Amino acid sequence: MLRKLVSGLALAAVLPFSLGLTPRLAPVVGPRRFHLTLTWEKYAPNGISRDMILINGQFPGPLLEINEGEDVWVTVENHMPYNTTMHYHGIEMKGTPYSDGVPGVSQREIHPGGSFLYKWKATQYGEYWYHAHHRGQLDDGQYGPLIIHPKRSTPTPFGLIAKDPKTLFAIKKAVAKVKPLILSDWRNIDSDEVYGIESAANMEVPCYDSLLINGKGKVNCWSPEKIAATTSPAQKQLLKIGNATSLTPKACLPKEVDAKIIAAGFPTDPSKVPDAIYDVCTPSEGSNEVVKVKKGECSDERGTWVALDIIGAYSTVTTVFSIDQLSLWVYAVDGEYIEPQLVNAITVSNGERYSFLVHLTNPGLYTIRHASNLVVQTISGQATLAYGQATNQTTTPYIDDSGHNTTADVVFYNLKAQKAYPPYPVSQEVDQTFILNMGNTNAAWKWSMNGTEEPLSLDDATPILFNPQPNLTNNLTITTLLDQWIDLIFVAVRFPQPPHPIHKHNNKMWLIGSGQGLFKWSSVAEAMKEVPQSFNLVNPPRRDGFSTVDAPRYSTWTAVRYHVTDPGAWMLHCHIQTHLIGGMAMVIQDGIDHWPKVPPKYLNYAA
Ligand SMILES: *[C@@H]1O[C@H](CO)[C@@H](O)[C@H](O)[C@H]1NC(C)=O
Ligand SMILES: *[C@@H]1O[C@H](CO)[C@@H](O)[C@H](O)[C@H]1NC(C)=O
Ligand SMILES: *[C@@H]1O[C@H](CO)[C@@H](O)[C@H](O)[C@H]1NC(C)=O
Ligand SMILES: *[C@@H]1O[C@H](CO)[C@@H](O)[C@H](O)[C@H]1NC(C)=O
Ligand SMILES: *[C@@H]1O[C@H](CO)[C@@H](O)[C@H](O)[C@H]1NC(C)=O
Ligand SMILES: *[C@@H]1O[C@H](CO)[C@@H](O)[C@H](O)[C@H]1NC(C)=O
Ligand SMILES: CC(=O)N[C@H]1CO[C@H](CO)[C@@H](O)[C@@H]1O
Ligand SMILES: [Cu+2]
Repeated sequence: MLRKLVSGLALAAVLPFSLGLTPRLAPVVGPRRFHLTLTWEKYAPNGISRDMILINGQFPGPLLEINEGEDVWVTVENHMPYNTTMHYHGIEMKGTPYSDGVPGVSQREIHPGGSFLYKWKATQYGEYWYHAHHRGQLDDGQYGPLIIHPKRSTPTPFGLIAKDPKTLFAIKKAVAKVKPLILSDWRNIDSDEVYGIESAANMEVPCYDSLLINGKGKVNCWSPEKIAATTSPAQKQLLKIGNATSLTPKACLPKEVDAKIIAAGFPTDPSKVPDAIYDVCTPSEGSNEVVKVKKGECSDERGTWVALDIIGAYSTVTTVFSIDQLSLWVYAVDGEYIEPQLVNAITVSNGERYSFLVHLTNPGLYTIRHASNLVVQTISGQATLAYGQATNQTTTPYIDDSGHNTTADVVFYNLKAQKAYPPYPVSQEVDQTFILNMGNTNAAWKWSMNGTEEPLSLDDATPILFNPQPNLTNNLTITTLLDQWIDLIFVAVRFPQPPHPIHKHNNKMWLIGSGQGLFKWSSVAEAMKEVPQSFNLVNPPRRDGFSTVDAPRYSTWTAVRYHVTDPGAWMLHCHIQTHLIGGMAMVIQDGIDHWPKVPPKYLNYAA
C-alpha cells in the first residue's frame, strides 16, 4: 500500500510535463524580485523622437513573469524629474493594499531620485499589466505586461476547444508560453503638453498620431481621397452638424466640430489647439512588430498553436482587434478562464485583456491589426504574425481602418455571452446600492463619476488608506463593510456621452445589467420587477473593468455588482486618461469595519 502510494507520488511529479499540463516558470527561493528603473528620455516608438518614459531602458516595460502563489517584490526606482507610482492592474493586493500604487489613496508619491518597494502575493493567475497612476504618465509610456502562471490544479477550459490528447498537449504548451501584445495609442507630444492644451482650449483633443503594438508603429498619412472614402456615415453626420466638409489630414473630426460636439454647452476655445494636433500629418518610417511562430512548436497533426494576450493600454481609444484570415479562440478575459469563444474580431477598451489561441495551418505573413472605432478619428495600427518560412505578404482583412467588419460573416467577441470557467456565481441580493451620475463638472473636458470632480491635488495628499474617514459624504467616496455585496449603477445623465471604461481596483465585478434612459429605480431588485430582460443574475460576465453604455442621443445606465472581500482604499475610475485626470474617479473604502494596518515602513515612507 505504502509502496503504491510512493510510486504514485513519484509518477505525479513527472506527469505534469509528460501529460502536457501547464509547465510553470522555474521556482525561486524567497520572493520573486523585479527591479524597474524609470527614466525620462528621447525615444521614437513611431519613428518620431520625443521625451518619454522608459522602464529599464525599454518600451513597453519588461514582462513580469510570476507563478501563482509566489510573493512578489517590485522595486521601482525613479530617475525621472517627476513624481510617480506604479499600479498593478487587476491584481487583488490581498492583505497588501499599500502596494496598489495610487498616490493619495494607497501610498505617497515616489519623488525624483527615490525608490519604492511594492510587496504583494500572486493570489490569482492570468494576464495582467502594470502602469503609472500619476497624472498622465501612462500616456508617456509607463506600462508593461505581467503574467501569472496558474497552479497545476487550476481547471482549464481547453477541453472545450479540442478533445484529442495531442492537440490538448499542444494547446497547453502554447498557453504556458503566451506572448503579450500591448496595444496603445500614441502622440508625438507628452502628457503635460496635452494637459496644457486641454486646459487652455477647455476641450478634449482626441486626435492621435499612431496606434502601436508592443511599442511599435508609424505615422500613417492617408491621401484626401482615402480619407474621404473611409469617412463613415456617423462621421459625415457630425461633419454636417458642425458645418465642416471633411475630416482633417489626420482623419480626425476638425477641432471646431469636437469643440461643438463634446462641449455640452460649456465654452471652448479651439483656436488654442495647435495645428499639429489635428491638421498636420507627417508620415514616418516607424517600426513593425513581428511575432514569429516556428513550425513544429506546439503542433498537432494539422498545424501549430500559439497563444497571445492582448492588453488595451490605450489612453483614449477603443479599438477592434483582428488577425487577417485567422480565427481566435478567446479562452481568458482579464486574466480569468472563460468558456472559449471562437471569433474573428475583438472590441478592446482601455485596460482590458483578452487571451486567445490561434491554430496556424498555412505558412504566411498574417497582418495583425487594431483600428479605433470612435467617430472622433479614423486610425489604425499593424503588426505581423510570421508563421514558418513565409513569403506571402498580403492577407485578407476581417476589419477595415474604422474597425468595421469587411464581410457579413465576421464574428465579434460577445461580451454578453461571456461565461466564467468554471462558473462563478454572483449573489442574488445586495447590501448597498450606489447610483452614480456621470457627467461633466465645470468644463467640457472635466468629467466626474458622481457630480463632483476628484481633484488632482489628491495625488500629493496623505493617502486615504492611512487615514480612512467612515462618514465621508463628498460624492467622491463609497464606504462598505467586509463581506457586503455592492451594486454600482453608472448613469450617463447627459448626452452625448461616450462609453466610459470603468475600472475597479482590487477585485472583479459582475456586469449584471444595462439599459437606455435614466435609472428610475432605487435598486436592482426594484428595477427587475419592471425590466427583468435588462438583467442577468444567472451567469453574468465577470471582469476588472467594464465600459458603460454609449449615450449618443439618450441617457443610459450600466449596473455592476461586487463582493467586498479585501479591506482597503480602492480606486474606481474611468480609464480614459483625460477623464481620469479631469476628475472621473472615486475612492471605495471597502471593509471599513476591518480596516487594515499599514506597516510602519509604508506609513512613514518619504521620497
Ligand atoms: C512631488 O510631490 C510633492 C508632494 O509630495 C510636491 O511638493 C512636489 O512639487 C512634486 N514634485 C513634482 C516635480 O511634481
Ligand atoms: C452651421 O451654419 C448654420 C448656417 O450658417 C448656422 O445656423 C448653424 O448655427 C451652424 N452650426 C453650428 C453647429 O455652428
Ligand atoms: C502562402 O502561400 C502558400 C503557397 O502558395 C499557401 O499554401 C498559403 O496558404 C499562403 N498563406 C497565406 C497566409 O495566405
Ligand atoms: C457587417 O456585419 C453586419 C452584421 O452581420 C452586416 O449587416 C454588414 O453588412 C457587414 N458589413 C459588411 C461591409 O459586410
Ligand atoms: C454632490 O453633488 C451634488 C449634485 O451635483 C451637488 O449639488 C452637491 O453639492 C455635491 N456635494 C458635495 C459635498 O460636493
Ligand atoms: C452621488 O451624488 C448624489 C447627488 O448629489 C448623492 O445624493 C449621493 O449621495 C452621491 N453618492 C455617493 C456615493 O457619493
Ligand atoms: C456621526 C456618525 O454618523 N458616526 C458614524 C461614523 O461611522 C461609524 C462607523 O461606521 C459609526 O459607528 C458612527 O455612528
Ligand atoms: Cu470616461
